[in-house]
Amino acid sequence: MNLRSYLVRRRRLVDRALRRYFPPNRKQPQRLIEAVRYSLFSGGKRLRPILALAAAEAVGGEPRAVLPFACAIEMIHTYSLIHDDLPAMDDDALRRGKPTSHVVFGEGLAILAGDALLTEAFRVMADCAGTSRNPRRALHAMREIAEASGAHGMVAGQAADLEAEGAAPDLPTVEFIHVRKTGALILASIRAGAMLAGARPSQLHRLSRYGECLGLAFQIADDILDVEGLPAQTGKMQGRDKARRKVTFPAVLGLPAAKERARTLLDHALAELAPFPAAAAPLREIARFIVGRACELPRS
Ligand code: GRG
Repeated sequence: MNLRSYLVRRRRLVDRALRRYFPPNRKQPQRLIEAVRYSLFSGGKRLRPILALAAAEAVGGEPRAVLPFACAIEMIHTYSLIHDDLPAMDDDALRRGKPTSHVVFGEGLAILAGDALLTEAFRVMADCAGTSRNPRRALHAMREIAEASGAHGMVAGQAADLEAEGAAPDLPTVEFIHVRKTGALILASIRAGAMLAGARPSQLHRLSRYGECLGLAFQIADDILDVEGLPAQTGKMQGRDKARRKVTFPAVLGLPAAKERARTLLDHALAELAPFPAAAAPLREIARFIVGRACELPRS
C-alpha cells in the first residue's frame, strides 16, 4: 500500500469533519473560536484519528462510522498541546513551526481554547452515542477515551512529568510518564475505533497490545527526534528536552539503546497484527513509519 496517499486521504477526511464542528465564527465568541481554529488547523498529522479509522478498518468496519469519535480524539489531543505549551507547563513558544496559542492569543484565551476543545469533544461523542444504533458501544468507547485522557491517563502523565523535571531520570519513572502522557490516548484511539466497529474480544486484545507498543514507540521516537531531528522535520527547536532537563528515554538509556527499544516495540506491534487480514495494512505501515522517522529500519 502507499502510506503517503492513505495518510493524505484520511487526513483530508478528518480535516473536513473538524471544519464542520468548528466553522469560522463571525459573532461572539469570535476570538475564542479563532484561537480554537488556530490550533486545530495548524498542521497536525492527525495521527490519533487516523489510527481510530485504521483500527475500525482492520476489523472490517466502515471508517466513516467512527469519524465523530476520531474528531473528538483530535480535539482532546489539541487541547493537551495548547495547555502543555503554556508558561505554567512546558513554556513553549513554537509548535508545528508556528507561535503557540498563548503567544498569539494570550494565556487566558489559550487556556479557554483548550477547555472548549476538551468539552466539545465530549459533546460530539455524547451526540453520537445518542443517535447511534449501538449506544452501548459508543458509551464504552467514550468512557475509554475519558479514562485515557483524565486523572489516571494523560493528565496523570503530565502531572508526573512536571514533578520529575530536573530529577535524576530512571526507567520506571520515564515509562510511568510516557505510558500515560502519550501512550494512553494513542491506545484509546485504536481501541475506540475497533470497539465502535464491533471488534471481537480476541481482535481487541491484539489491537490493544499493538496500541501499547505503538504508544511507547511513538514517544521514544519523539524523544530521539528531539535530540537528532532538525526543526524543519519536527516543527520545534532541537534539544528542548535536554535544556528543560526532561526525563526522556535517550536520557535514561542512551541513544543507541533507545533506538533499539523502539525497534523491538515495533517488532512486537507488528507481531500482534500478524493474524489480521490485508485491511490491517495501514496499521502496519503507520507503525513502521513512526519508528522509521527516528530509527533506521531494515527494508520490509
Ligand atoms: C496538558 C493534560 C495535558 C497533557 C499534555 C500530550 C501532552 C500531554 C503533551 C505533549 C508533550 C509532547 C510534545 C509529548 C511528545 C509526544 C507528543 C504527544 C507529541 C505531539 O503529538 P503529534 O506528533 O502532534 O501527534 P501533531 O502536531 O502531529 O498533532
